[in-house]
Amino acid sequence: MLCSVSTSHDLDERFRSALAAWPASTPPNGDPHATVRPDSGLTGTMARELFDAQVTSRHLDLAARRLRADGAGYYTIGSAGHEGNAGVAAALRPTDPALLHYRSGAFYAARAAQLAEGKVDAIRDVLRGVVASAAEPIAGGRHKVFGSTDLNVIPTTSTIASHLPRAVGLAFAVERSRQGLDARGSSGRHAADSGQPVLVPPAWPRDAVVLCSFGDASVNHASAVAAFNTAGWSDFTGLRLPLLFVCEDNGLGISVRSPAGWVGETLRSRPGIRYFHADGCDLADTYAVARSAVSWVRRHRRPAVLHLRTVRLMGHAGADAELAYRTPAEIEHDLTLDPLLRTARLLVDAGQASPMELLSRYDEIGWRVQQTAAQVRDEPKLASAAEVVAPLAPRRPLRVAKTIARAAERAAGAALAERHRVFGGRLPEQTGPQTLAQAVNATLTDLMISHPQAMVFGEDVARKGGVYGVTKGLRDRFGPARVFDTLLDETSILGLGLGAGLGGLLPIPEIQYLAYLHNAEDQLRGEAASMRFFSQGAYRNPMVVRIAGLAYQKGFGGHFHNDHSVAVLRDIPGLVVAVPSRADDAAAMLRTCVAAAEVDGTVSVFLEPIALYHTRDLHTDGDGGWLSPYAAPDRWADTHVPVGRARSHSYGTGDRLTVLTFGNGVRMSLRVAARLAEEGHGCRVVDLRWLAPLPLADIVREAGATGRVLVVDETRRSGGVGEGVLAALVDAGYVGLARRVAAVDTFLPLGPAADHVLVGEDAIERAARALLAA
Ligand SMILES: Cc1ncc(C[n+]2csc(CCOP(=O)(O)OP(=O)(O)O)c2C)c(N)n1
Ligand SMILES: [Mg+2]
Repeated sequence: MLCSVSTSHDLDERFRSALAAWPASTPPNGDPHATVRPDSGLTGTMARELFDAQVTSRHLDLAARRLRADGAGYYTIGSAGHEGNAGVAAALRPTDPALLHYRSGAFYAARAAQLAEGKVDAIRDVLRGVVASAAEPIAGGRHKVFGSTDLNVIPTTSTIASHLPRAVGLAFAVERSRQGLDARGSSGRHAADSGQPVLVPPAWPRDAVVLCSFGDASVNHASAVAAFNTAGWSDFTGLRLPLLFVCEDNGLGISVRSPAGWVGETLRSRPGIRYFHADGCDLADTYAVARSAVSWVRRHRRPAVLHLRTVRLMGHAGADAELAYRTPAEIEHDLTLDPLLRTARLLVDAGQASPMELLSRYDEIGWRVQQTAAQVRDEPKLASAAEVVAPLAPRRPLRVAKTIARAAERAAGAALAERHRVFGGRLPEQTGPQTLAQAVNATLTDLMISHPQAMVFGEDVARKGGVYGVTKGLRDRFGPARVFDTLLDETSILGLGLGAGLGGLLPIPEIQYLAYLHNAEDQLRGEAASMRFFSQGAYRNPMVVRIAGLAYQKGFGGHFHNDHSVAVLRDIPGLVVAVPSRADDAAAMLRTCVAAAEVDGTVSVFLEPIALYHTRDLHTDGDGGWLSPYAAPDRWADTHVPVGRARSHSYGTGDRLTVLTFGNGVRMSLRVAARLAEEGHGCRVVDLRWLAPLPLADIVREAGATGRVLVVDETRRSGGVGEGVLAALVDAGYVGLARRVAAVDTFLPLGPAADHVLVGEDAIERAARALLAA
């Protein structure tokens, strides 16, 4: 008798001996066009094909464990027990975009089988992922993911539930493209006809359904709860979302049991999400219910969840000692529900196949998997750091500059009348110098004109026009389809951007305050910034996230509205972090971020210093020194600011001291520099403008020009920007003098006490004088 430990050998043996023991009944005589069970819709032919997909997935799991044991494989989380998800694939079209759970291997195999033979070799794809082969077609050996552009499977990360908010955004984008809306609700063709640039979205049909699968423990994750809530909330407001969630419920999250009944209860009770339930171990039931769910979503364009009861065979992953937390009886019980055996039974009982036939099919597929494993196991891996990072965040600055130049030509030519109309006859370049807030507003307006696929959304951005008025008037100018208030959830705001970007739109979401980015930060780090990395650029989520932040707000404060922590952004690989300090820079840099999104799929954070939004003066009251004129389109090319280029302001001779700073530090440093220049100490104040990537060449050149460097860093001393700037100087071999002023390592207090911990002009001046005296 076999013991109740679901090892790969055990599982394989059980399948073989079970089928071998089934009586060789009368030869199969079922009509392959007939359904294997009444009302299931699953014909004999389909059931056989899906059996193949299930067996393929099973053998891939077994092979992954063998490869691991041989030291040639690096990933053993498998799909065994979840193979019913092949029935979900069968209910969908291969053109329906899918974001898959890591146990959706049979779904992947079934979808591959829906394409012309030879187009996608699911076995080779998956095994290449397991051995981290550089030839793996989607992630190129960077991770074992399910992903394929041919199959419209978008790779997901290993962070539980983090793909769900993106799925909501993708459903939004699919529906938006179906409705073909641009700014004024007219057909999307308008944009193409006017010769304006249109991002080419992946070719998802207009009636596509977005599929998003995940495990049962994942339903409790904040990201999942956010996505369910946002899908339901959207439905409640009448927004259509063609989205099918699939919960593959094996009752466990590694070793932790989902309380009996909880998953069904919680999924059933989601307002705005229709609930379907199927036995995921039973292919006919899964297919029948999945078909109903898919056709309901496709017809109504509304969200639904399919709750699939599955089992987990062979533990959580290869190294999981399941017996430490499950009884042999429990494990044994799950083994009796093995979906492969159930499908085999279905086929045999329906007279579609004999046990021996199925066994030889099982062996045939197993043989192919083994052969392929032998072929790919020693394939080259990524061979250098350069290869690893190649797809992360490609930058084509020339193309970005050209894109801006083209947009400028259109704005000054073909789109001039539209600019007049949208700006109400008062073009911003004709209305005098602007504040930073006004410049962002005017630039967003111009960008919305030049990019019909652009959308501005976030908390309070539409009707109110933003807490600080930065987006005022945009909704009236472009309508609620393109400028809209979201619900209050930063994870969902970013998720909407992620899916919208993936779906060919150009999202410009706003996060109301930097402090409130942090609870949603994984959507930027784990999802947005990694998409190119895990798909070698096959998928991208261009996005410009505007965030109001940094400190020094007068009369309104405390930590939450004066957060100045950017460390969490600066270490996200590939993310661009822009911090404009002046109006003219804000306009040029925002155009750059949008162009980089368009050209390279770049994800940028555009961090706007709140305290400078409405600042007008620099040195004396009324001098208007912090205002700048808005550049007319014919000057956009000349005033273009490439990513990673700083700006230097010189006072006096500018040869005694270099101040390296950004944001609020620029204005304070300029005021100090003016005082020092009057005493004959010529200073240059360098506005870094980009905190990631840092303007290394400019930093090194400007530091070397004086040999005295003062880093004025308004962020915290530990983990602050100053650390990076000083490290860059050391790396570059800078040998001059250097000092740093930075904020105290604390959260900011409310009221005037904040001045004790923030960098002030006095501290800057003291440090500058100390350097000048050295
Ligand atoms: C955010 C996050 N926290 C923890 C983990 C570690 N982890 C990986 S799988 C898993 C259990 C997931 O259970 P479930 O959602 O039921 O999926 P299953 O593996 O059972 O199919 C955990 C905790 C993770 N990947 N992501
Ligand atoms: Mg589970």
